Amino acid sequence: MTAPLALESTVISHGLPYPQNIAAARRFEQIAREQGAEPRTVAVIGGELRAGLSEAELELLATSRDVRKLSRRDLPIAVAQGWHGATTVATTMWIAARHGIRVFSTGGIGGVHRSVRNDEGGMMNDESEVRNSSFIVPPSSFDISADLPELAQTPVAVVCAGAKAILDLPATLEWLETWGVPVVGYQTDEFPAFYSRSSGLPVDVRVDSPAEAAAIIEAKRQLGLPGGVLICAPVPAEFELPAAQANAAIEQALAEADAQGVRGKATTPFLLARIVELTGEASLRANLALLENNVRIGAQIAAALASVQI
Ligand code: PSU
Ligand code: MN
Repeated sequence: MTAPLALESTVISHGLPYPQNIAAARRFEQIAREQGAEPRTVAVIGGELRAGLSEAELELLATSRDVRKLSRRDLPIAVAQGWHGATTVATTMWIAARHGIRVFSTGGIGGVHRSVRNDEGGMMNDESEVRNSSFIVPPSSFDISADLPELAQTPVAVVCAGAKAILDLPATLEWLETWGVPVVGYQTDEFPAFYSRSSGLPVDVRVDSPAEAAAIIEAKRQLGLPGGVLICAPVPAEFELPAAQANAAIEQALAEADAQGVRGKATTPFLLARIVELTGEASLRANLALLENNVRIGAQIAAALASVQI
């Protein structure tokens, strides 16, 4: 039996423009097959949790405006109301685990938002507004992605290009340490920052082969430790965005989100969309290149996991 590899659908419905998104979704499935894995794209179709989609269902995700972003708390609502939904990293992990799938390839994970530390600018840090407010203004946005607690409790290895610097990357890594999620660098010593290959932050261990990654995943299972493993592969060098360009777009997007009062589940999609608008073709090419890279590596790890012995 070929090893299953979960693929996410948020990137198809909300992460990439049409028609690049449907072409990419097909290419990801093709790459997984070439590497000896069985692609299982995860989504919610008409209220049904699915791991493996038909061509028509991939098209629906790529073209319909009627596809929502579903995080963990949205799942029971989506099922009860028969929604179509694209799954985030958290929900893709959860549905993959229910289907017995142990490896999942994605682009970037969610994490601790910078606004959790509320120590710079912004409405919530303005003391006069706090004094004049008729309600208690929170000292922080408390915005931590549901992807992190999912990594702490659901046994799926997630292959990603790290996390975008829209997030507080040191705090995200602290969170993962506290909750026992191993952070593995795939052919890198540093936690990658999505568009950038380096963040200056170390990973727990570097591996250089699918077999080494598979051994860590299997050891965690055998020890009975709950949760997943984060496997981080940097964007291929020729597609990396210059740091100055990426950082300028990130800072501008964050400032706009703050000025417009964007909150809650709208925050990440707003920031991602603005960064794509501000950086144009270069970020689209980087995004596609790192996704294909992660699918290739995830498929190789899934195949290695099928025969790993430790
Ligand atoms: N970060 C990215 N690309 C993405 C996402 C985050 O660089 O596509 C998406 C993923 O689906 C991730 C979700 O699981 O956003 C996190 O959203 P939130 O911060 O609302 O938890
Ligand atoms: Mn959030």
